[in-house]
Amino acid sequence: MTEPSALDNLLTESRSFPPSEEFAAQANATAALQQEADADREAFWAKQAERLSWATKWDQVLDWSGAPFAKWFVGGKLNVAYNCVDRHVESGHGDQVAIHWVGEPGDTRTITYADLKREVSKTANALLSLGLEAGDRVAIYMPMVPEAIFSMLACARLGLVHSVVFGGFSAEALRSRIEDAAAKLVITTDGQYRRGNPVSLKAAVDEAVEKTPTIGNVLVVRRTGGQVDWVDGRDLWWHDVVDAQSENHTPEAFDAEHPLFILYTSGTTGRPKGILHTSGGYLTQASYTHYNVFDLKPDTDVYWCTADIGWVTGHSYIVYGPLSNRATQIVYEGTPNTPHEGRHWEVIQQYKVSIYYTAPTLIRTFMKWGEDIPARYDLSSLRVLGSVGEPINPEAWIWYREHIGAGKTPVVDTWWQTETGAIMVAPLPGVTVAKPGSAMGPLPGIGAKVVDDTGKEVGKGGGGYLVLDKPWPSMLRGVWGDEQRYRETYWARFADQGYYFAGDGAKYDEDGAIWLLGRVDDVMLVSGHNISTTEVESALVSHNRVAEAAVVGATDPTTGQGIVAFVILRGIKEDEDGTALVKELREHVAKEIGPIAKPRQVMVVAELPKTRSGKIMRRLLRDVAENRQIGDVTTLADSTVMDLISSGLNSGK
Ligand code: 6R9
Repeated sequence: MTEPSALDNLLTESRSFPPSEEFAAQANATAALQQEADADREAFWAKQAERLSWATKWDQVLDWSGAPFAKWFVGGKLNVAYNCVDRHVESGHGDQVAIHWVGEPGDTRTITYADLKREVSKTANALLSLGLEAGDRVAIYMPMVPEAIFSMLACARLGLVHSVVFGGFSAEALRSRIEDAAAKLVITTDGQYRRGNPVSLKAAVDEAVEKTPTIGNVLVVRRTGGQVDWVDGRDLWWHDVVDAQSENHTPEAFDAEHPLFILYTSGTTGRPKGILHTSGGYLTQASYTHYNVFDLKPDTDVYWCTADIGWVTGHSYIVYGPLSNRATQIVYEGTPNTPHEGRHWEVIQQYKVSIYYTAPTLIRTFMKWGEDIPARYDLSSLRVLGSVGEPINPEAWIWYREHIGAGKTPVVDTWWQTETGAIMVAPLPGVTVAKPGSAMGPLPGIGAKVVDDTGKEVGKGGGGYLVLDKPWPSMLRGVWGDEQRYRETYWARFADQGYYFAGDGAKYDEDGAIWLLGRVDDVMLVSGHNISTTEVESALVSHNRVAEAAVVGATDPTTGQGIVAFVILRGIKEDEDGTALVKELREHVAKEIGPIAKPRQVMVVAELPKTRSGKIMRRLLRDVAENRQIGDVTTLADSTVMDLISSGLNSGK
């Protein structure tokens, strides 16, 4: 793809939302946080690290002498699981609920911190009995059941490195990840529920491990009770191996830089990369951001992050951030429309959820289902709403605050990546005057800016690339087994300046707030203008008939690339002839952002291709727009979607 020299800054947004006085007065984070970070960044991070319990204190906050490989809290030792579990029991909070687990079929489980300690200890003892040793890799391929969290924490407790593979991925995706990490154990379930139906998971493991000789055992949780094939000696039931173990296990402290996990990136382009995270810095930033960005009050809040643990959001904001902060949280197994489209609101009402963190893709889906659905529930317990995964379109932001947050709650749009480990750019809910659609600015302690092609910071109103100009505690420590790829992907683009290249387009508005504009690979070049897919999509979503939009640039003989939009409509009318609406949508974009951004084509579709975290895979839509064979679909959450889109278009629907 042509590299854009800079992004044209098109869409404008003038609405802004200051925190209420009431919220600001009780907020965890005040303006002082930024001042502290500005005064002495390393001292600031050392103070944040004090949130944790260390067996041995560090001698040095940051060692950047081996850049781009950072070492944080050098010489420090801690146990990550002890910090997420045991210390809360020791401080007298053993009876506090850690997890209200809600299964898709309606079964529930209440897990206190004391229960969590017992379960994690038993699991750790079981893993020891299987001969695993610190540093070994363990693949976790599970739905959102409590045992998935016990498994992650048991690994952390023993210094084993987990590699969670999303339960929606294929046997082949699992196989390649096991192979790359040379994992010794897979933990899985017999099956999982998908929209009310049990489907097998173990069968995919069987297929994957046939070709992965490093795997010694497969540990299987019974979830659906479905039929499974069994290899004696290799396959073990969780209830046989874990249930019999002792509830006591003494955690050992590991080096701050001991590897904690590998997580393969969603791979919207190319071969997935095993992103490596370590212990002390990662936990420090996960804990700090969770506490300040969501304003967590451990004694009173009920927190709910709707992510899957197969996504980094599940790692940092279901497992490590919230549990290190002694949160009480909801863990929900199912899909948001099973058994009905009000399921999330029902859970919020029942458990009095006060902090809710989800993805724009889901917010737009809720918009499509209609605001009358949340209106039937009591959502008055909510006080903070969060968004992650993609740029949130201003209209979706407004809808979220209005219909879910009763027009009052702060909405925190959090920008970060698997690679960054924790939130980097976001408003602080009691401090920042938020603008719908903008992630605002770097958090205290973080350095982020928007630069042009040459690495020079752009001025207000300018567009270019988002870079991180200072190392941060939860930064990736490399790509598993591929140092060269780490250097090339993230550090080569702005090597002269030593900046981390995030791969996202961004702009500053007139006030200096940061707006994320999508992946640089997705930027369109139309008649010499670099146009962001995000801005055109947001313009489309601001039309009251559009629920979701995905925009791609397709080769065009006159303009270089032409803008092709795929839209999902709200409130489809029977026998509606789309021609008039398509014309209206093209005009609407021209009016919102200018004639240059007017789509060449608008196609009405029923679904869009998305990854597990809800990111639209525009590369596949480009294949459709350019009439090509559709490329690799293995990281799609639902691989049948592309057939649906192609067949719908061919039949002229
Ligand atoms: C946490 C996560 C990272 C990419 C990132 C960017 C996009 C995430 C965003 C956002 C705009 C936000 N992204 N959050 N874009 N605003 N609030 O999503 O990690 O799956 O690795 O994806 O997601 O493009 O570069 P990951």
